[in-house]
Amino acid sequence: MRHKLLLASALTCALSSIVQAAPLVVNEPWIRAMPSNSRVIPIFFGLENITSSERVLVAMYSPAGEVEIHETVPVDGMMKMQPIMALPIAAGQKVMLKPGGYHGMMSSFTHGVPAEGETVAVTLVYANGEEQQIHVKVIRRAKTKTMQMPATN
Ligand SMILES: [Cu+2]
Repeated sequence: MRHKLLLASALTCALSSIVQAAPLVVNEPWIRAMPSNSRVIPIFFGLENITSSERVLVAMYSPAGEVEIHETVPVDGMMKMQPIMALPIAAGQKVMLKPGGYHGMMSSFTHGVPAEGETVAVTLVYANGEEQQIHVKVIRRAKTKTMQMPATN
């Protein structure tokens, strides 16, 4: 019985040390301020892997709504975005989630579309079980021509 308890606590320690490992460096997170009737809003940030092993971003979640990881790809001459299940960041590398490229896409808002000036908590989930919470401010910025926001998603 005593052995089982020791084993259980050792396992718990191992699991919690994985989840609490060093997070990646998040640069300039921002959400584009969008009209209050928007179906989706984009989330942008740079993700720098300063660890010595690859990290794979596999999900994002937020109390403010559902979040998918999207990529932007050319389809018949138009830039379209689509969900991806994994975004790898090699050791020492930086991946930009930016207009016209990768981004987080929030929908199904819990309390409506986040307004300009609000800060939204978003948790990044990695394939190894690590999670990292970031705080993303909603700001107004000029649109870029490469990013097409669809009316529905
Ligand atoms: Cu998108």
